[in-house]
Amino acid sequence: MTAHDNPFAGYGGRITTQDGVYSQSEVGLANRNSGLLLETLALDITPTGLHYLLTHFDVPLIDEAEHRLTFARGFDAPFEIGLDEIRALPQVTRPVTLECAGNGRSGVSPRSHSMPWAYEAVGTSEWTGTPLKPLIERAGPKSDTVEIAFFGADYGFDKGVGHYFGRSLTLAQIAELDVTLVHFMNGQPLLPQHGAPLRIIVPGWYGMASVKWLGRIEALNTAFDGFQQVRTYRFRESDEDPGRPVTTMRVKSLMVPPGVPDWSSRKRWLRPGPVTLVGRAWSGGGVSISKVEVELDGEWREARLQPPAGAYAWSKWSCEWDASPGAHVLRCCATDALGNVQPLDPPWDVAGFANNAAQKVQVFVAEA
Ligand SMILES: Nc1nc2c(c(=O)[nH]1)N[C@H]1C(S)=C(S)[C@@H](COP(=O)(O)O)O[C@H]1N2
Ligand SMILES: [Mo]
Repeated sequence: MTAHDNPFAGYGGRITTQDGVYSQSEVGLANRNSGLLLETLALDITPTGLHYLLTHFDVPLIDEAEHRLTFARGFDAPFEIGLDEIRALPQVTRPVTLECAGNGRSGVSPRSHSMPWAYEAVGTSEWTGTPLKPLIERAGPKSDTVEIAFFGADYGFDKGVGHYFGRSLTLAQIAELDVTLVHFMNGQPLLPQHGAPLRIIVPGWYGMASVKWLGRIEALNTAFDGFQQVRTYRFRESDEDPGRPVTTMRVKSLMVPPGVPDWSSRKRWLRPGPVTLVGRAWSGGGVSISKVEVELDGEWREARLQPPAGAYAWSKWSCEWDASPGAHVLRCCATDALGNVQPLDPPWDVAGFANNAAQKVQVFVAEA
C-alpha cells in the first residue's frame, strides 16, 4: 500500500480548527442558508431541494389565497392582483441559472460578515410565471418615473436600518431583461424559502435582484435609496467607498469533483485511468459561453461544450482525463461570447462579491 492508495491514512484525525474563527452568529446565519451539492452540477436542472438558498431575515409565511401584489405609489392606475389572476395571464417557463453575488467570498480577508460560500451558491431551475412588463404598463408608471422598486414581505434590520428587503430596476432594464413574475419552480408552487407565493426572477443578474415574497411594486421619480440597493451589493475598494452596483453575473465555471471525498478535508481520491470530468459554465446578461478549458497536469485543454437549455441557463461541459497516480490540482476556466475570461486569482472587493476565480479541485490518484 502506497501513500496514494490512502493519502488520508496519515492524518490520524480530522483537520484542525482554530477556535473563535467563526462567531456563533455567523454559524447561525450559515445554518439558515444552504448551497448546491457540486455533484448535482451533472444535472441540467438542480433538484428543487438542492437549489441554494439565501435569505436575509426570516421566511415570511404567506397565505397564497389571501396574497395580493400591490402596484402602489407612483402609478396612474394602481391596482392589486391575486395569484389566481396572475396564473390566468400568459405564462412562460424558462430555465434560469441564479447565482448569489456572495458566491466565492469565503477566502476574502478580512472576512466579510455574510455567508461564507465557496462555490455552491448557484443553481438552475425552471421558473414559471408571467412577464412583468405588461403588468407595469397596465399600472401606468407616472411620466417622471425613473425606477421601479420591488419589495418583499420580509422585514428586518441591517446596520441599524429597519427595512423590507427591496431592490429596484430602471424601466430600461425591465424592458431589456426578461423579468418574470414567478409562482412555480420546477413545475411546483414555490417553496416558502424560495419566495412563496410570488417572486421576480431577473435573468442574467446576480440573485439579489430576484426579490422573493414579492408584495409591493412602486414607481419612483428618483433613484431607489433602499438599504439593499445602496448600502450593500456594491463593489467597494474600502468601507468608505460608495462603490459600483453589482448587477450581471460574471463568467464562471465549476466541475463535479471527481472520485470520492475524505470526509473531513473534502479532498478527493480516485483510481487511475480514464475519467470524464463534467461541469457547468455560465455568464451574465444572456451572454453565452464560448469556451471552457480544463487544466490537467499543468496543461490547459479545451472541453466539449453542450448548448444550454435556454439563453439564461448554464452550459454543460465535459473533458477526458487520463488520471495518473499522484497528487493533482484540477482547474476549469470559462470564456464567454464577449471574450470575458475567468481570472485565476480572486478579483476581491471589500465584501468578496462576484468572485469568479477558476475553481481548484485537489485530487489524489491511487497507484495502478
Ligand atoms: N425578499 C427577499 N428576496 C430575496 C432575498 C431576501 O433575503 N429577501 N435574498 C436575495 C438573494 S441575495 C439571493 S442570492 C436570492 C436567492 O434566491 P433563492 O434563495 O431562491 O436561491 O434571493 C434574493 N431575493
Ligand atoms: Mo445573494
